[in-house]
Amino acid sequence: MVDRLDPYPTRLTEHRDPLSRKEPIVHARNQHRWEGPLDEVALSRFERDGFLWFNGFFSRDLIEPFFDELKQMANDESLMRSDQVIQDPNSGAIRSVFGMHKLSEHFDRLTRDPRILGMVRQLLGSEVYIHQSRINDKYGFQGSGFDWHSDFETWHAEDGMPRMRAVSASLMLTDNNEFNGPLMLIPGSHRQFVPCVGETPEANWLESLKSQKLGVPDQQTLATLAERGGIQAPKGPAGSLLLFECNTLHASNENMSPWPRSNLFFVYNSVDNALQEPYAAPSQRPEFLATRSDTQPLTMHDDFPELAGQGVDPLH
Ligand code: 6CS
Ligand code: FE
Repeated sequence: MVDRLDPYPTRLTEHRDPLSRKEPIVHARNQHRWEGPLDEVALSRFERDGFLWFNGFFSRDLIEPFFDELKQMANDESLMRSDQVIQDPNSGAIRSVFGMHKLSEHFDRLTRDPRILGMVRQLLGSEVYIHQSRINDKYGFQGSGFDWHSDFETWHAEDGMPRMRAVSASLMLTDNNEFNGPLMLIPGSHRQFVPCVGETPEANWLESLKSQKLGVPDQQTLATLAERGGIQAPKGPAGSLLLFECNTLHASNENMSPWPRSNLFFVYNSVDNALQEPYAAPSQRPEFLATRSDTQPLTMHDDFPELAGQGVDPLH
């Protein structure tokens, strides 16, 4: 924690009203705005809502092996005991596995898929690297939910991410439906930064990744933002893709259905937004949560010829 001018103060001792966002939402400037796969309709929708949904972006056939690989990982006892695997607070089942792209070459290549990388570079207006990757798993009947939060709030406070210049790509490894705890988002919430109350203790992540208490906006502010923007929960088949801006408020319910919900997340950060010291936490978090060492720009990988011709038209 260092004393410096903080554009986004949070983890405070008392309530503070939301602040307006200081960075653009689409970072590519001038004619560079249109240098990429996203057209003006998609770009303006991302600016308005803070996310884009691509129903059935990848085929089921392409996605299934990734889900199978995850199931294989569950048999690796030493991995399961490591800090980067987070257990569900209620059932003890796997809740999250962090550092997926470091654990598997197959996942690493997927982070560099040209279709995803092309859109992310266009939105961030620069080269990018992986800040964090993870799978969030909710088993049938037992996966617990995630309370409302902005990822940026945590990454700023606990990882020293200076600016809102990161995007999450979430790939559905299973179908997401209204019963298995799909992600809910508040459209438009990315335009405000909501300072949160509560000082960050040492190693907060040991607790927060099971059940987040700090960095959850107050209910009055959540209600106002949801009144204004509503709540959306994109649903679709395995292979669907959600791109969401790092400050968009989101949450998800517990999985009360028999069907698993498994979503893969790659967080892309601009190379011009490298981490500093945490703004509101006593020390840095582990590398598998917040990359500091491997921030070289990602290079495209084209190993999925079966995808050729699949479009990038966002639905709704
Ligand atoms: O602590 C983090 O970095 C994260 N926690 C949550 C609940 N969402 C995003 C991110 O993985
Ligand atoms: Fe999150």
